[in-house]
Amino acid sequence: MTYQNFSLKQLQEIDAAHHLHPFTDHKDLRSAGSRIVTGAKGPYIHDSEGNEILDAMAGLWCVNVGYGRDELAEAAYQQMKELPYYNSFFRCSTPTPVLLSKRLAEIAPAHINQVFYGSSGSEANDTALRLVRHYWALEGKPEKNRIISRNMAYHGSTVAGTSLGGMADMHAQLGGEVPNIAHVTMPYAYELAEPGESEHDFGLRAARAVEEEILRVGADKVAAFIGEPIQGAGGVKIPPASYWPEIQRICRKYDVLLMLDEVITGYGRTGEWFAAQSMGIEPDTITTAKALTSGYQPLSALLVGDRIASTLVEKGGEFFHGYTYSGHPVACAVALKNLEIIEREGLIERVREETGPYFETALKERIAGHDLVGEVRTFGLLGAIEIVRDKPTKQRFEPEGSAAVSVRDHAIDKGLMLRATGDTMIMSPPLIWTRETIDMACERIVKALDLAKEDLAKG
Ligand code: PXG
Repeated sequence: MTYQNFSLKQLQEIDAAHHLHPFTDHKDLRSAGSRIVTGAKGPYIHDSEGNEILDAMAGLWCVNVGYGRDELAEAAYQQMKELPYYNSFFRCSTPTPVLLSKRLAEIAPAHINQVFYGSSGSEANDTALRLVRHYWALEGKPEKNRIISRNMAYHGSTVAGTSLGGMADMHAQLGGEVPNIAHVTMPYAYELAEPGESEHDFGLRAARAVEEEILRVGADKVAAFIGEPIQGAGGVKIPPASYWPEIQRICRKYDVLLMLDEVITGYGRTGEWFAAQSMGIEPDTITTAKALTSGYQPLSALLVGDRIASTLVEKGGEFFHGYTYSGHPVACAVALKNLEIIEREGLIERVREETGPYFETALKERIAGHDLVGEVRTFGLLGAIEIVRDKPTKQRFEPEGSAAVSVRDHAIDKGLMLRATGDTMIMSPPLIWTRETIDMACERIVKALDLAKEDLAKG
């Protein structure tokens, strides 16, 4: 690639002239100019101005093994030379999706043994939606087709992903959602628990909103409940420990399938291969993408439990669904190598036993006391910092989101890529982070908070 022949300014101009970015105010971007990231190594990204930035977001929640892994490049190169592409339609297969499916069945919860591939989390959720509805139709209950989701859920940006998700701004631009999807309250104790209500009780109450919706429309109409174990893009909202067991109980009681979206939590982030295992959830489907390849190739895998899979196989008939790149041989080769690295380097145990607990203590001891911080919370290597004007009342700064953007911009200036969503700072670092990297991140966060506080005081 010969981009080195272009100056930063030229690249920004060309970007502005021709490139429409995702989730972007294009007018804004054209005046500000984009940050051009040109390389990355280990936990750092490098931009075209020569800055080295510690990446607390693992790209976009995906680069779990860190950047610059020659082995992954090698796996892609070898596979491209041998067989760059062949489809898995019409009774064809290629070796790497076959072997990856076996590996995924090994690491998934015991009752999950089948895989359907796509190239993105959105596609995988599209598959999941169609599959659970197809399942109930095969079972002779086509009217059992409603899905219950939550406010602020993020399940992707295709029409099905947006409809499953609970983002009001996204719905507003859709011009018509996929029918029969309802959204109920989310398990976000910091803002939604009543004064004096314990986390435990709040978790049960939030789960019972699902039961109320089932009772409202009738269990014979409800196909499934879908949820992220921890709502990621919605602000790393970690539910109380009472929430998921209650959801599981409700789904079993009313024979409602449980769809877990582990696009962010999958592949080690929570200290197990899947959050289902960390939290003791037994889902019927698990949506995965992102860290399946650590972002080195686009690939998603919908993991399908035995209940759905056996009906699909035994009842037969074509499932009219699939993508050109379902089971892409190169992406699957990279995924196989990526899973091998995660296992060989013990990254999951490290998150569970060392860096996860250290991350929690570091945020609690060094960040939670800051004047701007209402709460910190972590689970494995996921973290959230609530930015507030007033700690006891949890009052936020105006306009909404502005304080968090100020913290984020100062953090990036100080060499830490943090993300702001609403008034919450969120973190999802690569699993290769060490105690030293966590210390470095905390120092930079404190500096960013101090600078943001000064700015906010000026008004
Ligand atoms: N489910 C979840 C839980 C996700 O986080 C998707 C599905 C969709 O995956 P694809 O690969 O189609 O993007 C996601 C994606 C953000 C942000 O701003 C988060 C995602 C994507 C883009 C931005 O935090 N998550």
